[in-house]
Amino acid sequence: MLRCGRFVLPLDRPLVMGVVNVTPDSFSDGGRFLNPEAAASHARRLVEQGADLIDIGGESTRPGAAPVSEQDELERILPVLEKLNDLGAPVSIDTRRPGVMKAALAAGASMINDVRALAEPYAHEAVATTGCAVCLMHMKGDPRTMQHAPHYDDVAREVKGFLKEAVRKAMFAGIGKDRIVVDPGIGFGKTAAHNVELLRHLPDLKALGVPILVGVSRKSLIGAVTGRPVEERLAGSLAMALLALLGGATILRVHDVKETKDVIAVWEAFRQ
Ligand code: 9MG
Repeated sequence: MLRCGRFVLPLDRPLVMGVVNVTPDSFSDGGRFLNPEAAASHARRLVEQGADLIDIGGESTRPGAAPVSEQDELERILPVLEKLNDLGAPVSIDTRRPGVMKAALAAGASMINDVRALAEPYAHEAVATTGCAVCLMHMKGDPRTMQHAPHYDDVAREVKGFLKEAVRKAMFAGIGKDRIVVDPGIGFGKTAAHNVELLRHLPDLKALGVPILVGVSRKSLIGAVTGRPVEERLAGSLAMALLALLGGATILRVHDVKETKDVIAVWEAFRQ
């Protein structure tokens, strides 16, 4: 099980994390949910479709994205969080900033999804003193420059080594293993070939002893493989989600919850 604030999530079946971006510039849904009411209704719709948790982001992490101020990030996410206190499912906040983590957790968030794996000073403290879950993701560089010719000698070994160290640091800071999730960071400072290699080696991450989260939904990797623009990547995303499940993913971060639930149903029938 994953301890996630006031929630406890079972891990004997795959979980779906529905994405709600409260940003003007996210690659897929940028600008659609800037209004808090629209964002909250979308979150509710995703839960109705079967999302086990919702991930809300106020700063785009797409390749090339420029950072926003902490104030702007807070002004985007806090009004949405306030509207979701009765959601009945955990809300995760996608942020790298300890100040945003603290404010979001105080406002009812149950999980922190940090694409920088708690690298900012005081990020561990912001998470450790609460009962929230945390996703530690691998990223090489930062969103503005990460896709400028990323290089690895052995991407699978390097990402696993990074995540192993991130888990060690988090536990050293007092975050229990039952609150930690790891993520290879598909698309974050990786070429399409690196991403495919990471998916192939996903089973290696099981040795870390914590749940694995994977996000491939509508990403440029799907575009590179299928040649499709972002609005036509559903089939490719679902096929890759199935491969992630085969590799041992426990949480799928997706835009298309209803369709992903069908993939999981097929996977569960096969697995049993
Ligand atoms: C915020 N965000 C965008 N893509 C992501 C991914 O693949 N994993 C996680 N944890 N967060 C992501």
